[in-house]
Amino acid sequence: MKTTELDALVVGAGIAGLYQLYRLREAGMSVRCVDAADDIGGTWHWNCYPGARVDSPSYTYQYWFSEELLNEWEWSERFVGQPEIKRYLKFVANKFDLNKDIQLNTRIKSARWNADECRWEVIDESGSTWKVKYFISCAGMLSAPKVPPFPGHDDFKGIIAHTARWPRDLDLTGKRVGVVGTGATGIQVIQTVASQVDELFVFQRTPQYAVKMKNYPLDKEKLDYWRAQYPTLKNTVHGTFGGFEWAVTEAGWALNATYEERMAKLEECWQDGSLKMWVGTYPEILALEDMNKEASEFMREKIRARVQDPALFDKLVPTSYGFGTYRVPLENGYYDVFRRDNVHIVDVKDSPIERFSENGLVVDGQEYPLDVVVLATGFDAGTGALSRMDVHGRDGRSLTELWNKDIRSALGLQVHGFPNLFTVAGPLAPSTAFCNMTTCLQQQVNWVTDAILYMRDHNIQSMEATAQREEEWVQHHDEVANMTLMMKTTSWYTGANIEGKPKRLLSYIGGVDAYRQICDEIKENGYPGFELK
Ligand code: NA7
Repeated sequence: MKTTELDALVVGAGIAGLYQLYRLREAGMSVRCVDAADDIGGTWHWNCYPGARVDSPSYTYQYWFSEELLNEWEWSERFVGQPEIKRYLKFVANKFDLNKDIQLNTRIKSARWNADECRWEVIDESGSTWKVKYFISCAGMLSAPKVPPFPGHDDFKGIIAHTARWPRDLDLTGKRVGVVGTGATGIQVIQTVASQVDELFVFQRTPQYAVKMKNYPLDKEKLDYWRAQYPTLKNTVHGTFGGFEWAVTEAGWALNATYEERMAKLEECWQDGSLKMWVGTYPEILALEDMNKEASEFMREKIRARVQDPALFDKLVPTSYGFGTYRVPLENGYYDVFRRDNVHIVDVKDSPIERFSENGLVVDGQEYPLDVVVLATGFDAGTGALSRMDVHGRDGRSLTELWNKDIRSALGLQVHGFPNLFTVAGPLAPSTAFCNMTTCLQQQVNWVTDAILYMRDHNIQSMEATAQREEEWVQHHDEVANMTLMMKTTSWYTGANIEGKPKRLLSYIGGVDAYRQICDEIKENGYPGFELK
């Protein structure tokens, strides 16, 4: 079997992986990027389900490294659909000639640190080996699909489609469709397919506080406006809490405002029709019960106005958790579809889905006949992608075993015991949950690249977070997490959606700006807390 020797192997050809490949190659390193998929795009390749759309404004959801690229690419809408983002990523890969160093259809099976040679030995499923100095995971925070545990998958005679493994030729027109899950993904599917299908059954366990998305075409005037902002915007996004164009502190502190002022602020953010409603209002909403109750009630009123029918409202509005403590979805017609005669909600909170039958799903003894079951059931977030790769570090220690006991990392970028393994958007870094993903990914790729170049320039063979650095980060991360209400809600944020997964907030919630400062300081001081040998 073939062995390829390189400076670096990057796993994942999504937003992070493409940029990581670009940065290291620009620095003159030998690097290859591999991806299990048959095309590039990562998240935006796999999640090609009907209605897949980004929740970040397109003009902030892009690469900042090339002025030429910024001038050339034209976003068509404020919130663009999956096909357009994938087209953008392919455009970037072509423009910067990245494809020649990308190997598709390549799933990594295992990776083992060879201390004598100071190299990672990485084996893919075809049996080929990669011997590399730096092993960089850009495998994604939300890329390992979660398939729900109810039995009978093989009994079902229809089609089962997880949204992150969507069959490209699946046509739902005129079919009886069941959607399991009403997270950000389920909502996008439901609002998109309701008018195409014959019957739509929505199997809902937890309702959501969804914010009405304000989407619009970016005509020349709007695009020119944003293009004129790009030179400042590319810095602004790194200096805000959520990595967007607006800052949470702009709103001021809720406790210093009157009730009327707070309501006016919430209304202003609601009118923006974006995630500003979530991470752009008052920080206390995510930390203080009273403030959270106020915002939750504000949201319920907004949904009440949309839904109108009180019986439907009772089903569609959350009461068991506070606004913002679960990922806030944006919706575009979601609440309206439940007025259609062909759309039915099945409450599976108290009576969980029992099983698949030959013809559909069974809940509380009743069979719901279906042609297609859509699993919008989420992901084994944060740790899932790497845990499934069988990574062994110093002295043979297993990353999967470690994270099965306790999810730890240093800044989400390295793990003690795993030299020269870098994890972009690893657990305990800011990522999808609380930040505009392109912002955090680019910042983390830049940090990893700078660390690798520092090693090269100082003739350093290996870099590893010390146990103390890791422990300090975990403690700081937990301290910030415990100041918020996030830990009180059962969701993928804390790993609660995966049975047996250790509980810890999976993304850093101290803010993109604060995190960046910490990372910069470490770099500027020659990487204290990282053993350099
Ligand atoms: P999420 O947010 O994890 O949502 C998954 C949904 O699936 C959620 O409503 C779950 O209910 C539901 N679910 C999971 N298992 C079951 C079973 N067994 N029975 C019924 N319902 C179930 O995933 P998404 O893909 O929507 O979003 C992930 C991220 O992608 C999102 O945050 C964005 O950042 C993009 P539950 O809430 O657990 O009661």
